[in-house]
Amino acid sequence: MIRNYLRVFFFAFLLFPLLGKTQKPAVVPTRQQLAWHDMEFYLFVHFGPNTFTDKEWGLGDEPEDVFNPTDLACRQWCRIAKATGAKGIIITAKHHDGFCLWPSNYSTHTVRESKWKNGKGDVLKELSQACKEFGLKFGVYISPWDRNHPKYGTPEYNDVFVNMMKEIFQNYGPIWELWWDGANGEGPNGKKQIYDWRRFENTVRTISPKTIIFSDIGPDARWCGNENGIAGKTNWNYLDTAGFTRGIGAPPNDTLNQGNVNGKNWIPAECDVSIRPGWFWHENENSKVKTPDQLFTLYLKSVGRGANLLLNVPPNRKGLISPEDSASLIGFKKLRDENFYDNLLKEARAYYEFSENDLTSKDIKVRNFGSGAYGANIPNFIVEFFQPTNINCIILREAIHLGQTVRHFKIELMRFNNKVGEIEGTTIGRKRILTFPSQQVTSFHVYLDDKKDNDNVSGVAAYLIDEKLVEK
Ligand code: FUL
Repeated sequence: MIRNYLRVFFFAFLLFPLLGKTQKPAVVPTRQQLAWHDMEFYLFVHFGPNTFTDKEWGLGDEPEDVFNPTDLACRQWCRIAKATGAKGIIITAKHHDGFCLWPSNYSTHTVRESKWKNGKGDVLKELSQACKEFGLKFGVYISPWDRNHPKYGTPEYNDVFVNMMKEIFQNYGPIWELWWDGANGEGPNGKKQIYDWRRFENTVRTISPKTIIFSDIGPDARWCGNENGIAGKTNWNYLDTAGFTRGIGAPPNDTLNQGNVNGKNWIPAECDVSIRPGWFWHENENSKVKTPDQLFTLYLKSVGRGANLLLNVPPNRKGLISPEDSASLIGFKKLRDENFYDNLLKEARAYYEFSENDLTSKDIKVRNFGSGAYGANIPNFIVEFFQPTNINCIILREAIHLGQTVRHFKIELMRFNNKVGEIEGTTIGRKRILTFPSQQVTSFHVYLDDKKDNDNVSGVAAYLIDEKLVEK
């Protein structure tokens, strides 16, 4: 008897490690990343000496007095962010010119040395407070590249950078997202810095473990590989980072754009883009602000491909968002509201493709995205309308807390028994918005024909959007 028990134990010990090896756990987002995905769209604010000198990259030798906004009002930024449906604001606390928008103890090139408010002003303080008041998340961009700091290019600069981050976290936290720019140019002494990224990361993880760290390669969110705000049509939330670094040593841009199908880490893409041609405000770009239609297209190409949209809206020399930009942002919100108001699947039923099992809309969550959806693992399904309906937009969604698995899908648009259109695509991810020339349909059939594992498709919606907004 005892012998038998021993045998069982023996096998169990032998077997468990083997089982463990074959059943690899899915790579899934952390709780913070999941919440980050739901942020979808937020604003970037480039503001600093460049706003006043008409530059994009300051040299770092600009006198502090050039920074002198006459009517700075972070509450106005927040009011506009709220009105456009953005969920947070990330500000350039320090751009490459090294000027700090807060009175840092580790620099002499800050708001404190400027005329603005007699050196008593603090943009980070104002903005962090305004964000709290308006219920917006507060994020900080801090450029490691510093063209002003005398220590740049020496090991001591890494202490400076760490101390600056500590100041920011301690004085203006919680910081929801920290944005590390990979740029690494020369400092005032002509030297480049060897960044101690590991130390930077440990510092942030220790003092603020919930902060999302963005950089070319994460660890929490990655650059989408371009500054046009466009995610890949194939967009995996997975990325392999082994052997890569930030900046020049980052993976190729198209890898960052598409992710790695079998990547070992969950590092989703964030699409940064400016509402104007430049990142900073320039008078002569007032007439070049992107229109609401252009912003809507960007939304389709970022959020609609499962990424987040970080839209830069640079304040002017008054320290206010210009009327051109705010008008466009309001128009953009109106377009999203009007076009995604009426999910036509309220008037539809869904079936499993093969079993003809009536799923009912409740089971496959055909309604609103964003309301806790779960993996349904429905390989193929039909959505049937109660009456012929014009549609030109279908949205699919994967329950990404279970991972991302769909490699290829096909949708057939049907009018009674005739196929009137076909759409195909690769990844789905958090949200995939597909637009096509409008068709009158009675049903559509979704085939998830290539998957890495069980599919986690958990949502589907259909709309008739303004025809001019359909992606060309
Ligand atoms: C880049 C910077 O060089 C640009 O000035 C801008 O800040 C952009 C968001 O990131 O790397």
